[in-house]
Amino acid sequence: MGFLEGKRALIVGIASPRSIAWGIAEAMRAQGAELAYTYQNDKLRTRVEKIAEATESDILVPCDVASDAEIDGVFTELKKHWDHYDILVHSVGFAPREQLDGDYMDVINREGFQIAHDISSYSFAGLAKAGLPMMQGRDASMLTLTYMGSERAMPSYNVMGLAKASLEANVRYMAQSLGPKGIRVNAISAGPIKTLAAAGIARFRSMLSHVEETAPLRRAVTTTEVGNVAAFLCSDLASGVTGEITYVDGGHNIIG
Ligand code: 0WD
Repeated sequence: MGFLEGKRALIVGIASPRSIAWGIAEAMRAQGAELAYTYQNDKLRTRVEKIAEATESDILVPCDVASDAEIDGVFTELKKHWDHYDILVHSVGFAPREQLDGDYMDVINREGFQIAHDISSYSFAGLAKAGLPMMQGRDASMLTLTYMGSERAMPSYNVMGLAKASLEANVRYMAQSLGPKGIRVNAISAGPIKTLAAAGIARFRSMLSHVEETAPLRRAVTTTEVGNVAAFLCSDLASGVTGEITYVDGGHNIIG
C-alpha cells in the first residue's frame, strides 16, 4: 500500500511532460493518491489530458491563476467530483520574458514586478484560500515550488528572485495561519531542471552546467526526484513538518 493511499490531490501547474508538476503527479499516483488537475488554457489542455490519463484521473479544470473567478471556478467544479481534498500542489511561476534577460536594474519595472508577484506568489495563497472549505477538518497539506534565487542574486533570474522570496514568506505565513486547522504548508526549492519555464530564463544552460560541475552530487536533479520528496512532504509521514523550505538540488545550496 502506498503512503498516499486515501488522499486526494489537486495539481496546478502542468505545462508539458517536462514540468516538475508532472513528476510530482506520477510520484503521488505511485503512492496511491487520487488526482485532479488544472490547465492554464486550451493550448495546454491536451498535454494535461495525457498526464490525467496516465494517472487514471478524469478531473481537469481550467484555471488561469491571474483570475479570481477562475480560481473560484476550480473548486466549484472540483466539488462536483469530490466532497473534500487533502493536498494542494502549486507549481506555477511566471514573469514577463524581458524581465529574465539582462541586468536587474536595466529591466525591472512596476508591471514586471506586479505580474511576477501576482502569478508566482499571491496565487498560492489565493488558491489555498478558495479551496479551504474543501480541506477543513482534515490532516491536509499544501506544497509550492521555489528556487534559490530567492536568497542569492543570480544572473538573469532578476524579479523572479523577489517573487520567490515573497512565495517563501507566504509559505511561513500560510503555515502559521493554517497549522491550527491541521493543514501543513511547505515548499521544495528545486535545483535547475530543463522545463518550459526554465527555457524563458536567459543563461539557464550555464546555471545548469554550474550545478553539474559544483553540486555535491555533480549532476542536476530530475522531476522524479522532486516528485518523490513532494509525495513524502504531502503525506502523513511528514506530519510534523510545516513552514519549511526543503532543498532538492543535489546539495548545491550548501556549497560555498
Ligand atoms: O529549474 C526549474 N525548472 C525550476 C523551477 C527550479 C526551481 C523551481 N522551479 C519552479 C518554477 O518557478 C515554478 O514555480 O517550479 C515551478 C514549476 O516550473 P516548471 O515545472 O519548471 O515549469 P513549467 O513546466 O513551464 O510549468 C510552469 C507552469 C507554466 O508554464 P509556462 O511555461 O506555460 O509559463 O506554470 C503555469 C504554466 O502552465 N502557469 C500558470 N498557470 C495558471 N495560470 C500561469 C497562470 N497565469 N502562468 C504560468
